[in-house]
Amino acid sequence: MTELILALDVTGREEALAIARVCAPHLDRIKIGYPLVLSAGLAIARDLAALGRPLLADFKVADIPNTNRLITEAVFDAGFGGIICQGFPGRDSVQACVDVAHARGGECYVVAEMSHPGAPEFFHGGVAERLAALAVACNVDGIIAPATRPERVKALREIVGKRRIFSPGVGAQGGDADAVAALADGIIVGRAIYEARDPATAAKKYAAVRG
Ligand code: O7M
Repeated sequence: MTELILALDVTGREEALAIARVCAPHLDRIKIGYPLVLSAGLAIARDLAALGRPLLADFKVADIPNTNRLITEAVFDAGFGGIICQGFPGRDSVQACVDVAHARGGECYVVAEMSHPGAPEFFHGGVAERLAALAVACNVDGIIAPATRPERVKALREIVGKRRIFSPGVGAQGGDADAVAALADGIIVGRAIYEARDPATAAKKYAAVRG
């Protein structure tokens, strides 16, 4: 089964809660990050987690191991069920996030390759493959790989095996839900759901990937 993950990047607390509430029946997870947390406050995490869907903290954590550890502890204290970090700071930094996440019964995901047009400036020439291998070596729960480049999801699958691949870039960035759903364990959809006139109907449409 492919999961549907809502990227809830709205910037108002009430709007976020209203959208999450009506979309929740169609979702497997909700992902929030700086846009919502910096505008609505960290306490929004508990309110969203109460909807019963695992909540992913997309802070793309990228610091030294001690700072990564402190950030990850704060994330799990706030009620999140998973955290997303960057791999490029190196193995010890990623391991710090994984260790805290697993000690708290949560999950950790590493960005292997990004979805936007500028991503290949650095994510090329084997870099994403190395990040994916590092993620596996750190025993992460999965990686992030671009729905805008399905062939890259396929290539990274060779490295991560059965570990999850969550794929952003469906809808607003041009990625095709069905094409990516065949390759990834979850599609991450933001604007195509939360900017729709009827977010619940949009979520239901994308939920077709859940089978
Ligand atoms: O569907 P969108 O384009 O409105 O939103 C996509 C979401 O996925 C948004 O929250 C981005 O920050 C995130 N994302 C990407 O779009 N591209 C990436 O390469 C990585 C992410 C992401 O989720 O990283 C963890």
